[in-house]
Amino acid sequence: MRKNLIINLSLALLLVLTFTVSTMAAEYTINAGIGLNDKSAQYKSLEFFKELVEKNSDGQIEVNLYHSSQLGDDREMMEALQMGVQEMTCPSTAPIAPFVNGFKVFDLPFLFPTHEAADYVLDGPVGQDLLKQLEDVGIVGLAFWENGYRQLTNSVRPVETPEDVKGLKIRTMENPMHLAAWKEMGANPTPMAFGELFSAMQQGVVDGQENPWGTIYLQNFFEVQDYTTNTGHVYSPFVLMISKQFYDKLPSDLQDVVYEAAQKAKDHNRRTNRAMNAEYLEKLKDVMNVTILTPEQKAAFQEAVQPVYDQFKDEIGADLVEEVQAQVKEFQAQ
Ligand code: TK8
Repeated sequence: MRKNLIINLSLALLLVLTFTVSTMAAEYTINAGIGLNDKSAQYKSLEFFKELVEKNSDGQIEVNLYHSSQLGDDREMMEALQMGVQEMTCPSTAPIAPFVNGFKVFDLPFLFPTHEAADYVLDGPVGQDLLKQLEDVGIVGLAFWENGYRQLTNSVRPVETPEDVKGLKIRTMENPMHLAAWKEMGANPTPMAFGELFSAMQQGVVDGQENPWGTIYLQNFFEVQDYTTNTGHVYSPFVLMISKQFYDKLPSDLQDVVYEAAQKAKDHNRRTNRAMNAEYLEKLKDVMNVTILTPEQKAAFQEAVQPVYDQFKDEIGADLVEEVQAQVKEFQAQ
């Protein structure tokens, strides 16, 4: 009888303790916002990141996720991190350039010939040094995730050559390299926040845009765009970043939890993103007019945008551009 009483009391105490721990308000809250929707590889990797951080911090940190530009566009969210009113976001490198100039190097057209070459440079000294430079503007760059190779879509005509781009109103990210590249081909580029893009295409404010296959499919761009071409003109990295004000407040063990989760989620993100981009190209073939360029046709685009290197090499920093190109060659020689 006495033994049962002790067992029951112990069980009741365990239940109360479990409930208390689970409902105990987390000591730290991370609000993380992105522009893509909750079907994206980026969001799935953030869910993976959230699970790791909440588990490995024993609930001391809770992570809330906001997709589809609910917290603002990429620039606004980076400014919110600087002010300490939002904790995390994950923009492409293109809108980071106005904050840290060196990030322009990653939006040079046809810079990375393969995903693996991009990984080698981004995870190497050049990429890690640029992440470190974010700290000078109040942001901690945790890891390079992947947006992917950017592909052109438009609602006017099939595009097989740079000449086919002439006169097309193309939305670009807010970055001078992207504007310059489309101007070189005779297009009429306009910078625009991602959140405004779908309605701008729907209303004919722009004829086209460029993003990886997964974004084109999962954001339903095929509903307002008829043609797409595998230009692959830029490899777009994402940067998973956290407010320095917030990160510096974390005890070092929780900083390690966040940092390690970002690295594990980086691997998850690259794997997931590559699989999804390949999968959604096949699905787009059922709903869009897809042009797959021959190597010669793709070389014509590469040649058409080559002047962008001369235009921007000094602005980016010639040493940085040459270092990245050297590292790509080093990787390919392995
Ligand atoms: C989403 C954007 C998007 C980017 C763009 O927030 O702006 O076209 O490719 O992924 O960061």
